[in-house]
Amino acid sequence: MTDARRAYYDRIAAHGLTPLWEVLGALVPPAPRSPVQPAIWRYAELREQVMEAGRLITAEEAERRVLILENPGLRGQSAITQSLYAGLQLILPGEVAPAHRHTQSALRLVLDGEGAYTAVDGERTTMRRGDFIITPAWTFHDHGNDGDQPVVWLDGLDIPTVRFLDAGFAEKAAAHQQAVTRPEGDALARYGTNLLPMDYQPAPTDPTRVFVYPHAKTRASLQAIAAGGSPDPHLAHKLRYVNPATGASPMPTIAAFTQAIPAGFETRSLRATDGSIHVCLEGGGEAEIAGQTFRFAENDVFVVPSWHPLQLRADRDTMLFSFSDRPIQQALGLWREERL
Ligand code: GTQ
Repeated sequence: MTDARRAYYDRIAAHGLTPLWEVLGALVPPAPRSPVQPAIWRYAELREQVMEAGRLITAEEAERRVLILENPGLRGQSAITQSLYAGLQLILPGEVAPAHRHTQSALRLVLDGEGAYTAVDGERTTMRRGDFIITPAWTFHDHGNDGDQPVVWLDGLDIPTVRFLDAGFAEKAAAHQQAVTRPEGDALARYGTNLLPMDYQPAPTDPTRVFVYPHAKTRASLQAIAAGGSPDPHLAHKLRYVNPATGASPMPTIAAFTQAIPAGFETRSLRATDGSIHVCLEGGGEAEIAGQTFRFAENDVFVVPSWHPLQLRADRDTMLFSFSDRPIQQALGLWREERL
């Protein structure tokens, strides 16, 4: 850089100005160049770390006893991708994570243990392994454990997105635990069985009132489809979770998917602009992410950054859960996918 230019940059800096031409290539890249790194968290290693947190702090004191999965390319930012947050939450027998609500949307994927519940807007749902549970923005939620085992689940939230927009609000409920006002299964019966209440007219972006997608039902669907053979070359057998009243994603900022890959199957390479977080619920195999190979087993979590080609290989019949910010990108006309 010439001295004249350097001196000029210094002078204009005093006016709150900086030259575009020095940063244009980075600001308007020919293709996404994510600082997010491909990474895996192996549950066999995570479990003991999470259990140690259980000896150091109560759920009550922590409010939420969670270890955040921080992307190695985003340390210090509490983010697993640029837009999404993920963490492992532990609740021990007899504990309560007190009721609160916030403008961030949350999902839970139950990984380990039985006997805990999440309550959303006055209804509890028992958490069973593989269940996909949502707490839409601004709904009161608390978690508890009436059983005799530690329960661990993966939290996925749009925390970095809401932070980016400076739109975060939160409040604690007056009572620690919500009063139960509806029997367990009420929301599923009203909104989740191809039926809807007579006067229910959701707006297109309203989150679903179905706040639990039981693993047993999802698994049965995938198995029925897989039994029919002919897996898609790029996706094997992959379905998206939806708001059954609208066909849109369960919550406006986060899409979630379930995928079955038959033993021995290898998907063709695919890349998309939505970075995604994957959890192995059954089986195991390899994820090749932009040339890097990660072996995964049950309960392992791996992240695929935006526009990084992904190939999946299954050693055994494998079932993956995944989530991403796809609905945000689609609403803005930004989402792209390339099947290689
Ligand atoms: O369960 O409400 O992992 O508010 C982070 C923030 C979980 C929750 C997290 C939260 C929660």
